Amino acid sequence: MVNKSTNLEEYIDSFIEDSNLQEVIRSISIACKTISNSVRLAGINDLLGKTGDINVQGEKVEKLDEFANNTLINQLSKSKKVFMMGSEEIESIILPQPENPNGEYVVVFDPLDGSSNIDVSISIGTIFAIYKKINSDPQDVDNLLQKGNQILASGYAVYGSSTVLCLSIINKTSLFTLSGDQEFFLTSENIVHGDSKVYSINESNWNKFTDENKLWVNKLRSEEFGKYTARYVGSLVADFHRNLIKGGVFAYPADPKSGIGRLRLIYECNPLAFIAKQSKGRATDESEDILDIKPTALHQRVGLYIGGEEEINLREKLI
Ligand code: P6P
Repeated sequence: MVNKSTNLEEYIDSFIEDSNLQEVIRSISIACKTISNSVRLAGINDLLGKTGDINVQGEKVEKLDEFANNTLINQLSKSKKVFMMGSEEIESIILPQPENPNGEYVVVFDPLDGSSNIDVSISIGTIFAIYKKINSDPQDVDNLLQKGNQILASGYAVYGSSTVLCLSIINKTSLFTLSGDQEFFLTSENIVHGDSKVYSINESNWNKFTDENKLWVNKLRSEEFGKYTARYVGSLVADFHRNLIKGGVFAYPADPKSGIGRLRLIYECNPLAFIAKQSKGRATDESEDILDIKPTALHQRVGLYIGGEEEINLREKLI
């Protein structure tokens, strides 16, 4: 049982030695509180709907996407510990304002994942990962193109029936629930990936699946493997969070013709793959572990298979 009177502040103070890293995590948690409150009141505060802009992904920008993005950039800038940022919403390098050449940390994030679910009150979330910078060149995008196995800490906030912050650092993944008084309290510690039999796939893409992936899913569905059931929210962060706690595997295969995936390596797949690995799960693309992939572009997309080690290993035997 966790001591539920432990709040995030006390947790990071007791568990993270580097006060600068503490401050980065603290600033992310403040941003997630602000985003959570805005998500919950979006319908009242005219934050639903679209801005009319198109982002670097070619997607119509939701008002809450823009709000979440600006909130994270502002909070991370205010921390005075961040050298550079990368966001799903922005074409390339984001520098804190004012610039912070002495900042040690690089933070990449998807400010609001699952935007298509915003207007219908289905769970969405913020995903982040923190790295040490590799140099002090404010124009060197290599600071953002680090492998996932270089991550110092990663996590997400899921804005669902409750707001839960997941933080994974130094071999431990813990969950914090946002209280009515706007404080994150420790509610689960040292999470180990659950083992329930769930697969999470957009089956409308079935006809584009490779024969190996079809065989893999049919095995999961079979009596032999325990007749897995299907769950799919359409928000990666919500599907991942459910599988992390209860068990299961999520898959969004790359297009077999182009080899291009839908999900973004740097600020969606890597942060969650880091959490999965720290919780005795796994994450691969079509052929290699996600965390070992050397990114070549900030908005690079990959196939993603993430969840219980058993399910990922089973697929690996079939491909
Ligand atoms: P599809 C949301 O837009 C997102 O990026 C992920 O959060 C989610 O897993 C995926 O796209 C859903 O994609 O094609 O099933 O709608």
